[in-house]
Amino acid sequence: MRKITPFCGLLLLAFQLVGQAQESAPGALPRTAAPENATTYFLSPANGATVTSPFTIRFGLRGMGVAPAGVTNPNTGHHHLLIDVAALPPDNLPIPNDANHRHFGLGQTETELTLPPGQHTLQLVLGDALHIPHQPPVRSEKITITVTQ
Ligand SMILES: [Cu+2]
Repeated sequence: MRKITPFCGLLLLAFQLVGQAQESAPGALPRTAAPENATTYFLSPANGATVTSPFTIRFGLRGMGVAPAGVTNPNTGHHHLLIDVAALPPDNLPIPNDANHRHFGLGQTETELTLPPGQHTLQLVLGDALHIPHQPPVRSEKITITVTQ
């Protein structure tokens, strides 16, 4: 709870900013620039891996640095893990925050995950200080893993 509160504040701020931006100029939310060659990827698990829950996911980032949410240093961002997300969220809005869109706003580069048995997809998206994907977006490939009991 203690860790979530500042993040909720940021998210609230983000949504307020979105609201203002939409009122004045629809779709004109400013995007944070990313280097063309920046990329994010899974250090583990590997695409096609079979794992048992709980398992650790390690995030890789090349060409940029990790910074907590709210930090606006150039060429930085924080990781978001999309779990079983079929369609990518819009690039010009804050990434949703729910069970399928996990934020790592403290600057974490790994997490432990428990998923029900079966096939699951995982994808990483970097977000800026306000959880909005960069321009151009910094995304990993979407990997598929199988969870066994
Ligand atoms: Cu975020």
